[in-house]
Amino acid sequence: MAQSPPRPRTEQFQEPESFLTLEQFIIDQQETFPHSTGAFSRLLRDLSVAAKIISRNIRRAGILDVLGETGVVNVQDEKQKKLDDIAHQELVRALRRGGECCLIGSEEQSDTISMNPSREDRERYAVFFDPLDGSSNIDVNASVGTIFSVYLLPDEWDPDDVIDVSLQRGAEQVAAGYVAYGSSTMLVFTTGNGVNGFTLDPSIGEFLLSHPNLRIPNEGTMYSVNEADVDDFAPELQAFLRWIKRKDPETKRRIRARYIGSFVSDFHRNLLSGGIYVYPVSTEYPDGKLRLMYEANPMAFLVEQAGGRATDGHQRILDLEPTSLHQRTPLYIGSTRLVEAAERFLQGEQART
Ligand code: P6P
Repeated sequence: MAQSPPRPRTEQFQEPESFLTLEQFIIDQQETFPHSTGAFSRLLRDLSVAAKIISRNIRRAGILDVLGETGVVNVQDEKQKKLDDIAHQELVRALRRGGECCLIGSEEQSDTISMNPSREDRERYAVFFDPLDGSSNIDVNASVGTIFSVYLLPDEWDPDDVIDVSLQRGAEQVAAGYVAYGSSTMLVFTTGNGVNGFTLDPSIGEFLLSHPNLRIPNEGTMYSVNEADVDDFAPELQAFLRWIKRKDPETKRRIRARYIGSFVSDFHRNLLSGGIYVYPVSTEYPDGKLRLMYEANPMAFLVEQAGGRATDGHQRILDLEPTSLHQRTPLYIGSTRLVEAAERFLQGEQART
């Protein structure tokens, strides 16, 4: 039988003009943004500009002299990668140039950074970020990410405050998101009205709405934890991990283990496919490893907006009262059914199958 002619390329792939750009989306959604004076929209635009520049640097890392370490040990007592510092600088530069942000908290800087103090007359935003999460993956071409969290600063905020009043509970965030530098570069964020994903089309330099109204499946298909540390885990958590690996009585299949070494990448896959990410307390990290202000809180806001759940094993992440910029927390985050099962085990109950 004669082969039908191949479908023209335009039918195989939707052309960029058939997608909504990030800028068009922000304009359409602006009336739903907090204090929609345009300042918040411009702040989101500033973050997307930094994301494009960081993505470009990552995509050319092997060619540019940006692999390897800076020789600096950062405030986390971790060897800083060159791209950690580059990503940090690009975010600071974009937010300072944009003029909407008055305070920055970065994983790469021990103290917060005040900027644009002359904005007394309009909303003042604080942005907390992990500029490059999972950067140990960079030198081996594995995926990494950027995580950001946005707050409206309280009126009483004063850059010279001895006690930093900018540390608010995660429930007070006005926006949160991440950039996943994977097989494609995706920006996923929420402003409290659901979660939307945008894919960068490098051919036009635009983030295009590719994943509208993301919802995390209630049932998980994967679990992410570094089981090298399992002997350090609490017996209740060990019992949960044995439970999660049981064979399903009907399908005879087990949930799959996936652990990339980059929270953003594991979170993004679990958001789309369903699953749980766990970083508990351990001997090396008695308070957990993930940082509350710029890793756990933003992802907790996102996962709840997508119908999931995030706790420290006992308390909702978004309700935790922050006491310091770099404080850590245990983290159980993902599909509601799996996070609730983990909580039941940690509280000494047996999980209901
Ligand atoms: P470990 C990266 O440093 C990070 O904060 C997360 O992105 C990642 O999931 C985790 O640490 C990996 O830590 O101890 O398993 O190597």
